[in-house]
Amino acid sequence: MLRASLKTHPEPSTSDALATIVAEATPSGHAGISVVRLSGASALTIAQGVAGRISKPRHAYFRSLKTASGRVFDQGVVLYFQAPNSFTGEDVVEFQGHGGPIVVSTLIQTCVEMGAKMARPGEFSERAFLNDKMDLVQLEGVADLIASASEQAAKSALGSLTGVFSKAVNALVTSVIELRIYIEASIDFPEEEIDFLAEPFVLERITRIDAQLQQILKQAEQGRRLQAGFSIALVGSPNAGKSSVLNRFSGQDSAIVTAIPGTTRDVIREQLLLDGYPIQIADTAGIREAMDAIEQEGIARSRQTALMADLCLWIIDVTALDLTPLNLCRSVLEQNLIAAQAGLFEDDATVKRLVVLNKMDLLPETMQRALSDLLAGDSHTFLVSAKTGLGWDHLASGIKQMVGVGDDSESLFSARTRHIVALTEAAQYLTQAKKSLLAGLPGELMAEDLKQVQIALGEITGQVTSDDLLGKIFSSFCIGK
Ligand SMILES: Nc1nc2c(ncn2[C@@H]2O[C@H](COP(=O)(O)OP(=O)(O)OP(=O)(O)O)[C@@H](O)[C@H]2O)c(=O)[nH]1
Ligand SMILES: [Mg+2]
Repeated sequence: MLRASLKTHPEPSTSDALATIVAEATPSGHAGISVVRLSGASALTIAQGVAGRISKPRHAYFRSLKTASGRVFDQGVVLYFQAPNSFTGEDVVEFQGHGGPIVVSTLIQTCVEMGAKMARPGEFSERAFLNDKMDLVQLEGVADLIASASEQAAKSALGSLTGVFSKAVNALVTSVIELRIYIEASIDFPEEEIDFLAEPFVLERITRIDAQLQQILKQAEQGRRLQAGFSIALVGSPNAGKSSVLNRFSGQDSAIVTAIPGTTRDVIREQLLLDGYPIQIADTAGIREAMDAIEQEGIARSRQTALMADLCLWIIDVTALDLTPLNLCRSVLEQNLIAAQAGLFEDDATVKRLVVLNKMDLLPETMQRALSDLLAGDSHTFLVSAKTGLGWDHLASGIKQMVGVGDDSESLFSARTRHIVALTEAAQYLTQAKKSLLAGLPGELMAEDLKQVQIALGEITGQVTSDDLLGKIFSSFCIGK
């Protein structure tokens, strides 16, 4: 009864109703081998037209491949996967022919002449979804695995592909359904409703579901960051060493470094891996009263970049601070930072930020040691030298902790913005349900909120989807997938 009240994805159409589709599964170009994939009710008939009699599933047939007029254009291996035991759940045939563009286009053209249709982007995956071979999260995991830019990203994508994310979401949906059943039952017996809802386990359940939801949300955010990477903006006063920090991260002279304040004008972006995590790092113009229109524009861009970044590194020339062995203490350091901040961060106080005290190599050794001691255990302030690399490992792990991909937090699965949006929405409805319960409001309100939680969660795996959403997701995949 609960399920019937939800909008579910369209019923899988029978294979016969769908055209047989064809596309190259490997990248186009010149290669030793290319894979062309056929899927649909006529896949076997078409394949037999090209390669002769094929009967045994999962058997490698070495065959000459012929056009509709009988001209041999290639030799290759033909594999038949019988429905439902294939990627799409339909009859699938894979041709492993030679990887030349002419050979591949002749093969595809021949299949089309024999009744196949060119596949749309993501159409193979869409059919796998409609035939319940994989849910949406798993299919997105396939796409993420292919697109992974780092080993960690690939690992987390595999987690999604093998169902780690789906399982976590499905477990949550089951708990929500159980609670809904209980509450809906209480509505059916109005005279006992109050007692039903006052049972302590109702609140316990909601609290437990909330904790699980928050945990999944945190993991999903981490998974998304791993996949999409995270952005860091280097900001600070002129000459603080921002460009030197960029160069130290990228391991090359990406930005011009000079002793002249106001060297950098444009935003300079670099893509790199920080201990295996993809990051985009942006060097910006030093912020001060602009000397001319060019610098003014550069500074406006610095502020914009800082606002858009996942994390800002506020680079400070440590020798410019009023710190001496005699006055060195927390409060003096804080006062110095407050003074240095004037004019730098005005409306971007909400931006996540780490303080980087640069040029430590210029401090006397005793001062270096004293300042390091003062900062021991501080996860927001770092003492480094972009010139010598002192303090760099410590800064790198501070950055990872700050963006939620710290050493101890291996990501379990990959995730996308739409998953985060759905989880956040589910969390909001759950909070609302909890409030209704605590306020002693009628059970109907809570039941409705829980239904919305279930719908939001169902959108993640595709249990509840609109055609619109499906179209959007699959069209972002490439052809042949
Ligand atoms: N000794 C020492 N010098 C540094 C360090 N980092 C930067 N410098 C020097 O400081 C000066 C300014 O460095 P940049 O990296 O250009 O500074 P910036 O913040 O990008 O400056 P603008 O682009 O003008 O805003 C250069 O002479 C660098 O060689 C450091 O860690 N140690
Ligand atoms: Mg610079």
